[in-house]
Amino acid sequence: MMTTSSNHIMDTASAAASTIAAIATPNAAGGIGLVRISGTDALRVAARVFMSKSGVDVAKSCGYRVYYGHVRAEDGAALDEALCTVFRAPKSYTGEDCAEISCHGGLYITKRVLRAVLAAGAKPARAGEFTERAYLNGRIALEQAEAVAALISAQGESALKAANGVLGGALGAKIAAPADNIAECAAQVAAWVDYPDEDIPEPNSAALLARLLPARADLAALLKNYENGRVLLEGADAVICGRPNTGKSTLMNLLCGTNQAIVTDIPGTTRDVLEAAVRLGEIPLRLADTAGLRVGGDVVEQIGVERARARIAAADLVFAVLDGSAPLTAEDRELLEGCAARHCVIIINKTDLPSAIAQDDLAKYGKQVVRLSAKTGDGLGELRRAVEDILGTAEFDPAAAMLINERQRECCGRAERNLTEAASALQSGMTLDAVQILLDDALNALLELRGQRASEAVTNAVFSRFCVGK
Ligand SMILES: Nc1nc2c(ncn2[C@@H]2O[C@H](COP(=O)(O)OP(=O)(O)O)[C@@H](O)[C@H]2O)c(=O)[nH]1
Ligand SMILES: [Mg+2]
Repeated sequence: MMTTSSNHIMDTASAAASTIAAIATPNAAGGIGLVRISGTDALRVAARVFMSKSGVDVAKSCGYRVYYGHVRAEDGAALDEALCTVFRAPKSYTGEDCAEISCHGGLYITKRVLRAVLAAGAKPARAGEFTERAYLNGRIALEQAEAVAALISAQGESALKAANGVLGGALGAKIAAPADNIAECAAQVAAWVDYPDEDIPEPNSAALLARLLPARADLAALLKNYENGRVLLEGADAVICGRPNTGKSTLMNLLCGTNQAIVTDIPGTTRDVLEAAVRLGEIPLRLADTAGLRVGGDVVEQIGVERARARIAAADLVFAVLDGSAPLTAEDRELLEGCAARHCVIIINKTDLPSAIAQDDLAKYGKQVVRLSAKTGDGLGELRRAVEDILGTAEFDPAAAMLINERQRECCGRAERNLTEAASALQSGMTLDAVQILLDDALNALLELRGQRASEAVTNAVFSRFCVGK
């Protein structure tokens, strides 16, 4: 791919083939519609459709210039008033010559301008092709390209901060130090293993470990922060459960801020699973209110109980609700025992009534216990803190460099695993050729993360998730 502006000697046919265009604004009516053109022939394509009022030929313009003028259709008819912004390679988003035509944001007019641009020699861009070119031209690393997609789809403050951090190069910088250390060790080991006849000293295990263990710790910290932050980016599945009449639906309504769920003092009121998207502090929860767990009831209620059990089994977080105004029952104990291995908050509800449950009765379950009144909202802050604690978001540092998707986590995890194995191989005195393979794999995983050694299949998968025009 060409990255210079020396386009005057290019063969016209191949230059035209490598110039792409797309509408970069959403497929909806708006104030402005933007048609983006990039490639070696971008400015000549723009000049064929855009006439500046001042008479300047945009094909001859220098970069960072904006012109006012008109867009013409293929037959010369005037289409729209527009602005044309000119970028010269390599100082553009893609690293190539670029022109952006900003016309009126009508659905039809924007498409009509694009058609004129395509008739003038550009070809339609694939989804993500502009960002892919930025990556292929070395403007950004692969994880930064992914940050562009994450920025576009960010729905909250934490997601925005994380994406911006990665786009700004924070993740790349964080990975550079461990990658350098692994590369240095790999080089020392390879030299000794691959050139036995040379007079190369055997690498010293302690010296290698002094580099590899901190590198592994850096990667482990990245993985931990991803686990802690992922809930903030993606949310968690939470389920409210307990025996009938403990106040589950009242709690659901409190967390939703509306009267979604029917509340009565008749046991068995909630039968189906009721769902709502809520936020507890900064944490997005996909919350489900379920039928009270009990044996008996009619056929419909029993199906509800089965559904409740399935939902409890699949949830990331369980709110086990007890009626604090009544002593614990066998059903309560059965539920709490079933939650032993789960992320679970035990909620003692109805604290506005005299208490019949002592906190000591619950100590043996080893879970966080929160006392609240779903009726008055008292204790909601404690519930939020308990959830932040259990899901680890309290420890999440949005300012720290962060992995922002599963592909990045997988690469980082692979590097960390290989380093762990390499370290234990060194500690147990295994031969260095085994260590060499592990270090190579660790390094490759980090290079793959940054797109420095990613297969075409990987990069295709990354860019296919983009929208056209980006
Ligand atoms: N005093 C008091 N009553 C509550 C509280 N939460 C729920 N209730 C009452 O308990 C009964 C059952 O509530 P509901 O939310 O339908 O319980 P569910 O069967 O677990 O969904 C209703 O009469 C509620 O008004 C609370 O915090 N304090
Ligand atoms: Mg209910």
